[in-house]
Amino acid sequence: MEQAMRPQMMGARVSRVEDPRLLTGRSRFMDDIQMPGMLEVAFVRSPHAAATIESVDFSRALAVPGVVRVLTADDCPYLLWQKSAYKVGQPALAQGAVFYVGQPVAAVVAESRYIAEDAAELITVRYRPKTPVLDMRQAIAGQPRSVHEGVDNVFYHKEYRTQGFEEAFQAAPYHLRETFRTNRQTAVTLEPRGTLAMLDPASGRLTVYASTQSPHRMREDIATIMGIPEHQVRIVVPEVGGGFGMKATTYPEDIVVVEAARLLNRPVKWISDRVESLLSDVHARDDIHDVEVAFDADGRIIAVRDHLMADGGAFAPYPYSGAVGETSLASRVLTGPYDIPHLATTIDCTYSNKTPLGAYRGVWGPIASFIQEGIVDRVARHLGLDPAEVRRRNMIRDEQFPYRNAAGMIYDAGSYRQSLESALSLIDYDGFRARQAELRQAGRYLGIGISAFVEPTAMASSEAGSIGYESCTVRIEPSGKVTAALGLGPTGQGHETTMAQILADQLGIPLEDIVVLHGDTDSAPLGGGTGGSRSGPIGGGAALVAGRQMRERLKTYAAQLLEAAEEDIELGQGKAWVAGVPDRAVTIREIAETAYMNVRKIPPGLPIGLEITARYLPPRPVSFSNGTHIAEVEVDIHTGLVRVTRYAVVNDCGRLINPTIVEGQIHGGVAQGVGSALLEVLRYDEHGQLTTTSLLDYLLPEAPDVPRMAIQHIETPSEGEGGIKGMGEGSLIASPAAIAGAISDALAPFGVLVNTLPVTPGDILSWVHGDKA
Ligand code: MCN
Ligand code: SMO
Repeated sequence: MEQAMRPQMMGARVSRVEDPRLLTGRSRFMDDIQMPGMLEVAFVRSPHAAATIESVDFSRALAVPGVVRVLTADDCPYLLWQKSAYKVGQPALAQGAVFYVGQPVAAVVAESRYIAEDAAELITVRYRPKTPVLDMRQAIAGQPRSVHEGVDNVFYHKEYRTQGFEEAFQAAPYHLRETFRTNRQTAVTLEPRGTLAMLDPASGRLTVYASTQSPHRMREDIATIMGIPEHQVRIVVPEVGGGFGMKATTYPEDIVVVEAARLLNRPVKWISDRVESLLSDVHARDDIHDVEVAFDADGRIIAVRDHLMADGGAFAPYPYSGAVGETSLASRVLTGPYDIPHLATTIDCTYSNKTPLGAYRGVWGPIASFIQEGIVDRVARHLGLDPAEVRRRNMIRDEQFPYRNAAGMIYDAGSYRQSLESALSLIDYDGFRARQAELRQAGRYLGIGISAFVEPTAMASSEAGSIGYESCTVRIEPSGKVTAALGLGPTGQGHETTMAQILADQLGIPLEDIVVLHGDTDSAPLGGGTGGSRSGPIGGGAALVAGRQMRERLKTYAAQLLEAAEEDIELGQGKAWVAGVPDRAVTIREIAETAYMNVRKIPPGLPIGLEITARYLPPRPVSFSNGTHIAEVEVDIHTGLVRVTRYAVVNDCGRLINPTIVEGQIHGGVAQGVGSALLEVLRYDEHGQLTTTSLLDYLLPEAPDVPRMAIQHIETPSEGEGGIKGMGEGSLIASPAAIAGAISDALAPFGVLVNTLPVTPGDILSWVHGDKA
């Protein structure tokens, strides 16, 4: 009955509190920050994929008026190196050799970016080029040479197989093989990377403004890499215009900017431009999978064997390699939502002379989904069965939860079958098949692609050893207003809204009275930051626990003030009252006043003040969200162009905090899926030059490319606080596979089964018209 008069904020379609400032251009991003006496940096980057550096002459640059200093490895000798995991580390500035085009070699620090860039052009670096290592399979075989002298190119190798795999595989009546390829992509955040560092003249402490997803992690990284005591470093994160995993890494440029600020004792800033972004932001998805599948006449998949290979680029980004993340997690969820008893995986991650491979939204997920759905479509095609029916036959059944997959991952309960059936009816699957046949008579090629997915979220521990819990500090101010702070690093997800929704319910205080802070390590409690779709479930869990504890404290205080038993106190609408006697009430404001200003009214032993920090670690190491995407496409066989015509999503991320925000996340992820499936690819030429260094070459989806989506929610609660599961990556996990599958379906008359992303018009023309295209 409590709060019966207040609408529950959890689950409500609350408008984002972030939006007014964003939509009116009043937000403060990295490049809006100016400091008195601030200097700016331009980097000299390697023009070679592999070379030794014979000399660096920066005398002419130093002579340019306004240039304050030029840094090379001599002045900034730091290594970004997680020694326990990798045999080599990346130097902040190249030390005697370069390993990829775009690697930072020198930094010019000047009164303005204009001066710094002009001066950078006057620096002469003499290189002796070497043969670059560019082909993933050859690199794994050690050809044409080792990227790092004396170090095996394969920096991560792992093998796994279920017991009895070979027997089961051999005994199956049907087998097929396929090689799947996902090509290099990168996040292309609207706002590029940026860092500003300054020493506080009074305390000597270092303040670093940074566009990052993980403020506390970045503080720890800088402290570890540079040997600065952690408490002398403060990270402040302004508004971030997109991270998508790419800003989950501490980069060489960050370290150089910090060192320049320390050497010069002036604020120093660097902002990436778009060319630098495409060259030096972490790349992702450069993977090859050699897959073999064994199945029976009913289309039941019995065993999958996969050799997973990833081109990790020249170095592991700090602190962890995206190549390892992509392959090791993909190998563990390769069977997706299907009950496939046997799995054998071999992983090889290699160094190459390309940009380091890091995270991009979904990391392993889009790759695993592409393969798992590609397998199901091939089995269906091979046996002449309906692809939806083959999915039904293989899908994990509700009574199997908690389900242990062939790789040993435990899936908590989900709505696997229901989400498939709901998505099929949402898109009118049967009706589509009739329309497809009819239009094909008219020479039009429509196709439908189904992508049923699992999304590991809320990882409570990770291989990188990052913090698995999240923390929330709640303070009810003496005025009764609430200030909350979390260790999250939102980059567009709307946490200021969703965390406030959770607290509003717990505290019985209107949303407008709550401010959610984040991103300043001096005020936010220690937390893991934002990534791995953890903020809703783990950050939200911390907010819930902190809110609940505060609620209890408010009741204790109210009981004292109202001279009633604590169990009789009810709370809501900004006040507390005695059950059944609404007139015997005290406002939160009055409680707060007492708690801080009039503490003698409170018996000894009760905590003074209303400030609580709670930490929350979910009960399971991972919570699996699930869902089904179905894409309908039309392929123009004359131009090779693909249009995504209809799109259906059924999503289950447990209890929803805010359906509108969740739908926004889905829209964005599907848009990125259109890019992944049809447009985006980073291409290197045979010399290791990246040829896609502008948005004219690296194609992004535009509004008309993105379909309207019909979205349905199912809520299977997690076992964690609030029943919340994560969902921030699922839409990009599922969508490339759905679109690829739809193209295969549309072009079935030509025998097409897509095995490489992205699918370009050139691919389609050559499939349809052969080499004449
Ligand atoms: N949410 C909810 N109900 C749930 C689950 C989540 O209302 N049951 C809300 C959350 O409160 C949050 C959003 O949905 O506001 C996403 O929550 P979650 O799945 O926990 O993911 P995170 O907030 O941790 O965000 C990280 C995730 C990742 S890993 C990438 S990559 C990505 C993504 O979010 N990067 C993004 N979405 C992005 N969206 C934007 N605009 N920008 C990015 O850089
Ligand atoms: S790639 Mo998201 O930051 O886990």
